[in-house]
Amino acid sequence: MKIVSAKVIVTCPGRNLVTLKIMTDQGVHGLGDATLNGREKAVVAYLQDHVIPCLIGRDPHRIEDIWQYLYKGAYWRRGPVTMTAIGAVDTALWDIKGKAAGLPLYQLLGGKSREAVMVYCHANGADISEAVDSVAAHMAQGYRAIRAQAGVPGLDKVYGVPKGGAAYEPAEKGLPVETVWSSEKYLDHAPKLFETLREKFGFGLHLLHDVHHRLTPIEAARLGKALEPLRMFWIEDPTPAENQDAFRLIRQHTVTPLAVGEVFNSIWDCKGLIENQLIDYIRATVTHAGGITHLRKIAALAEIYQVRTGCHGATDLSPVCMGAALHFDIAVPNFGVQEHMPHTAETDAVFPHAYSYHDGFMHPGDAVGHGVEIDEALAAKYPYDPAYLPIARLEDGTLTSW
Ligand code: EZ4
Ligand code: CO
Repeated sequence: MKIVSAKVIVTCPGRNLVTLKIMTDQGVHGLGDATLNGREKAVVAYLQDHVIPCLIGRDPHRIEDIWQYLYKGAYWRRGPVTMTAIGAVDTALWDIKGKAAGLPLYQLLGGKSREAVMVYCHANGADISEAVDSVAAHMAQGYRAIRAQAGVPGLDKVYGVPKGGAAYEPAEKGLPVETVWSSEKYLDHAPKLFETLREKFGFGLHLLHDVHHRLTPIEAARLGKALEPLRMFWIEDPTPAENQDAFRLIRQHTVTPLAVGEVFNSIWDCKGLIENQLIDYIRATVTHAGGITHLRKIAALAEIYQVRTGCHGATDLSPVCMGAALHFDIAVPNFGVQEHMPHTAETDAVFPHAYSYHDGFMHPGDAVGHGVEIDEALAAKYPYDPAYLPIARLEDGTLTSW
């Protein structure tokens, strides 16, 4: 089999999504997600100008060799743009291999390790009482694991909480929106949200929370400690992870489980946190961490330290990523949980897929490959519409982590 052509499809059915489609001489094609929120066109150019010309004529079955060729061959290693591009190629090649073999992707990854994939959803509210209602509504849909975020008194806009109770969408049209952040206000408020949720719903539900890189290590330790009696499933990204030693400090103070890694793009970002047992869940995912091939290596490293996976699954990862991630999740031995933010109906229509949600769990389906396709005619009706992630400043105007 040979790769004869490849193209990049950009569409905006509610938000910008980038898809790589690789075609072969046997009529089999594969799809990979190449979406890097707010920097979409950089990956498009990387693929079109530097990757696709190198793919033509290659045997798509040689997934590992092509991965190494794109990684080592670039000389300039790692980084979100490069690794997203490699991830898209890799995902498309696994899709092709599955289709050629007549098997769903999870069979190629060793088969099912479980019957279905536990997913967590997002509940949010402008205040605690709205967040409580949102958690109740998601419990009614069957979710066993729920991430809760609430507005903070005195702060106008808070990560994860849109205006008017709508589903949260992590990008806004036009130039970056500016938000104001105060760790002091947040730290006084966040434990109250989870105290209220436990009072209301008891301990039979997994509760998660995303701190979104906002705190210093000692502040994160304080939050972990305050949340300990509430027995969180995890707190996510308590502090930025460039300095991995920060997590040692947090660990010295709290047994609240930690999840890190949605912005990671290689095993080198994960290595210290995993080997030193500084985290409990690794959140790297297919699209941004070099595809199925590289994510498997991250998971294998994590497995020997009893660190479990918790793949990023926000709406800025396309249904192609979701499909591939669910095959990975159902096969990997050290699975923890999968994030699930449902896409808009428009997005689901552009990307017909075999995966499904039922009663708190998802299943990748039994279609061959990863089971996600793209309706190119429909995709063309939604042209690219520039959008950015917001930025955050402290109350005195200092730029901080969003
Ligand atoms: O802010 O994917 O856990 N989920 C998240 C996401 C991220 C977005 C960034 O593009 O933190 O909502
Ligand atoms: Co997050």
